[in-house]
Amino acid sequence: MATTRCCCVLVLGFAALLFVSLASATEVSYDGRGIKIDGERKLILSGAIHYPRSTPEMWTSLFKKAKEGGLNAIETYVFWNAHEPLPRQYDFSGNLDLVRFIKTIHDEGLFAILRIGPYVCAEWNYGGFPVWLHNIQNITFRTNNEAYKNEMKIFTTLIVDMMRHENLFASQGGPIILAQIENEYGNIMWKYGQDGKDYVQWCADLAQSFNIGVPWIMCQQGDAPQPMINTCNGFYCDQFSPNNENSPKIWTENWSGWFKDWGSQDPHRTAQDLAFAVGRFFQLGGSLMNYYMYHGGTNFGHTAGGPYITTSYDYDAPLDEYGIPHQPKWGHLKNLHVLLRAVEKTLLYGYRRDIDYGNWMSATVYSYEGKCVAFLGNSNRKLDITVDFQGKNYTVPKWSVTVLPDCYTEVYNTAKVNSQTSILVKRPNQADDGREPYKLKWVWRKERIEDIKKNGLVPDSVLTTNKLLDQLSVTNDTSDYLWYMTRFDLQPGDPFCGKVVTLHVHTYGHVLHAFVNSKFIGTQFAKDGKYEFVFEKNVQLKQGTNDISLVSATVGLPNYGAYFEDVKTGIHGPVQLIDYAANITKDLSSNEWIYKVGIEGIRMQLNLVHTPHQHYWHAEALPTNRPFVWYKTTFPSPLGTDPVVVDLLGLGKGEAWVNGKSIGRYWPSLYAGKDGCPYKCDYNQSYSGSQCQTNCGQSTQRCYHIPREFLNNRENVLVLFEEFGGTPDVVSVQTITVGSVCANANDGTNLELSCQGGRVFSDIKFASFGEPQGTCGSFKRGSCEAPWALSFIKNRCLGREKCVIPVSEYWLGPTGCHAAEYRLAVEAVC
Ligand SMILES: *[C@@H]1O[C@H](CO)[C@@H](O)[C@H](O)[C@H]1NC(C)=O
Ligand SMILES: *[C@@H]1O[C@H](CO)[C@@H](O)[C@H](O)[C@H]1NC(C)=O
Ligand SMILES: *[C@@H]1O[C@H](CO)[C@@H](O)[C@H](O)[C@H]1NC(C)=O
Ligand SMILES: *[C@@H]1O[C@H](CO)[C@@H](O)[C@H](O)[C@H]1NC(C)=O
Ligand SMILES: *[C@@H]1O[C@H](CO)[C@@H](O)[C@H](O)[C@H]1NC(C)=O
Ligand SMILES: CC(=O)N[C@H]1CO[C@H](CO)[C@@H](O)[C@@H]1O
Repeated sequence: MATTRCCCVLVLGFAALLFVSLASATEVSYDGRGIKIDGERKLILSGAIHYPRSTPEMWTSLFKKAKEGGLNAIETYVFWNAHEPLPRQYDFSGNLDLVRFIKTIHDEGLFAILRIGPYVCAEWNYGGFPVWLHNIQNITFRTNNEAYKNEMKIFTTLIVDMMRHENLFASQGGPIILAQIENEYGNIMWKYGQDGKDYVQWCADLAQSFNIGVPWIMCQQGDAPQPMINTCNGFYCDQFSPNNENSPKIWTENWSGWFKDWGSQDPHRTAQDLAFAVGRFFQLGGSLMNYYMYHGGTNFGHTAGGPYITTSYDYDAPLDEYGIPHQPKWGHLKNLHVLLRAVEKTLLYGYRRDIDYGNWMSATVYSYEGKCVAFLGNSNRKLDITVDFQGKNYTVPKWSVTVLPDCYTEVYNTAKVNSQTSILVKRPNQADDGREPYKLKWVWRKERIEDIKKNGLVPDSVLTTNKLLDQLSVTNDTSDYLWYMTRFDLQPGDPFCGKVVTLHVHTYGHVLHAFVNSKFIGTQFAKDGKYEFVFEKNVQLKQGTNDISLVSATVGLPNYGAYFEDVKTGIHGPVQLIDYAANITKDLSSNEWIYKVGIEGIRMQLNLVHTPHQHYWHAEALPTNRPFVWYKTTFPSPLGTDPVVVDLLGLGKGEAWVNGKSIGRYWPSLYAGKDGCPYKCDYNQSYSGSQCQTNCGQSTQRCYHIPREFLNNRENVLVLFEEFGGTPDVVSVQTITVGSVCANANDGTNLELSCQGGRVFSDIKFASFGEPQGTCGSFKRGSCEAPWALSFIKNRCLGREKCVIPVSEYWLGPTGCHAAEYRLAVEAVC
């Protein structure tokens, strides 16, 4: 007996112990209807936010806005090349602190989805691969290649171990509920034949071997081996089905907008179309959806991929580059998220019934435990359709979804936007005394033009060969810049002596500058997506020694496609001197070429705050339109908390640093094409990049984000390396905030209005409830309106940062109109 009793105590004690250690653990499982958290199916609404594209100081506020926007999960990739810049030398500091990022997600009560890859695409330099990988003998990326698999295994193991060590997987009580291996491999797998298939199996086996206790996903991988869950990426995923009936329907990337290239217009995806895509996905059985991106952010330093991805990675996402809600998109989606989460149980457990009305019109009804939710989905692009649903008529606008959370009341329609539009304004930086806008004072110095010295050498050169080499194979991408230098003699009597001939250079880009005998000859860059081009300029040669220095500059490395590691950059030749008139060509391609990586100013640390060479800067005769110049200035930190940008209009192309931190490449002199911006943007169409563009004929990107975290209380140092030539005369530091808000909300909704950065409403410029006309900035009263709307709204909103207005006759007064539907138009000043 005694023994037995003792045993009982032991068992109880052990159970208690087990209970304690597992108390915080979350069990993540799934079936064909959804992801299950501790056995309960859960609707997961997630948003992609990439940690290196913002700063730790921004993370908390981004997550809070995501949560307020109705999301319950944050997804990120892991950026291998940022973490392992040199083999086995790791960096997880500052905005690369992945553990802190995931812990901050947890602190906000959100789930995390970790897409390890380690290939990420993401418009990120080299798709996230460290460029040194490229130098490993016999390596081929993303296929059944031992050298590659070895490196992939080392890095993914490191990340998994790091997460496990910090207890960040849900199975350990952490927030990570899903992990991803590889990324969109299905799009290119066929190019690798059987090796591609073997590689997918190897990836699945590797993932399984980690035993992380949460499910693994593989996006765009129709043949994902079990138990990998294959998932969908795209603008629409309503028609997607996973390859196993026990896998839930997961949309890993809902493209909330699109990225931008240097020289292109700004792409936009309308709030209505994005909400439509989400509505359709959940109408047709979706269980997890992730916006790609929810906050795009900034490509600091040289992290932009491409070639030619801009420094801004705004993505037209629900939170803009600076983290300000992008309205009405953010609010319109929030209203949908709140509604979907309120009916999650019925959606994920309910019995589903579909009704096809023809004409691309359908209804889907979910019923569970006496509750009922209906979606009325109209995929017709041209026709608004009225259907009789359970004895009541509903008109569903073209290309929209109506949600009836009780199968009766229309609470949401994706085409009816009832959230505010925010008009952003830029304000000049005020000096400490708060009076005058701060006028910047500049100093400058020349960048060295490299050439071969009298002794035939170049200090700090890395290589001398008799051939032209690919740029990456020489630089390992440690700099955007590579100097190719050669020298040749012209004997007296040579037909080229004293003659003007053509310098001909064939390059794979992306930018080429040429100097002959230390004189600047010209610059050319890739255009219209063609990175390979021929540079031809006339040059004057002299008797004796002639020097040619060519600088090739990259503007972001490729991030997408099969075998992109083989894409060429820089000067592969030929390099020739041609006398077209006399039909004589001198080929210099197999001359002796000396290579030098990077620019002297960086070696001298001119971009840093404390440099040993302060005294070389000049204050007089600020050069304009001169290539290869450094500019420097100081500015005080703008007061308040609004996001800070520097407007670099006037400059050509180069890179900017604030207090020694790179805020990215700049290129304000490159303008977007004049055409392709519609006067009006229809929401009723499948997204295509060109349909709703803005910024035609304008500088691709003139404002560059300076995160508050890069600033200090004292003086801030801004340094520019100007490669093309321009002027910093009109450069200014500014803050961005919401200047005014507008809304055009339907009867029966609650309209939320809010300012930004602690500002409050100071005036209501317009308010009319009834049948107002016009759009933001030009609203007009209709023939009838409610009498108290303006005073009610003033009462509710003035002096407040946020207010909610119930849009109904009860609150705003009888309209006296006899219309079927009323609307409230408001314009308020922050
Ligand atoms: C690279 O491939 C060649 C030819 O297949 C082989 O001889 C060589 O041993 C390989 N090198 C390495 C480091 O695997
Ligand atoms: C719905 O509309 C149809 C066609 O306009 C009409 O005949 C019918 O009476 C309406 N039903 C209800 C319940 O209003
Ligand atoms: C590039 O990497 C190779 C080895 O992978 C190394 O030998 C070479 O010195 C590196 N070059 C530069 C410029 O870092
Ligand atoms: C130029 O020279 C090449 C060979 O030297 C010859 O084939 C070609 O016909 C010449 N072209 C003209 C226009 O004379
Ligand atoms: C969207 O609606 C407008 C107005 O009805 C129509 O002219 C246009 O053709 C529609 N767009 C598409 C892609 O069908
Ligand atoms: C990365 C990727 O697959 N992008 C594709 C997304 O879809 C659009 C339109 O369907 C394509 O144009 C992109 O290439």
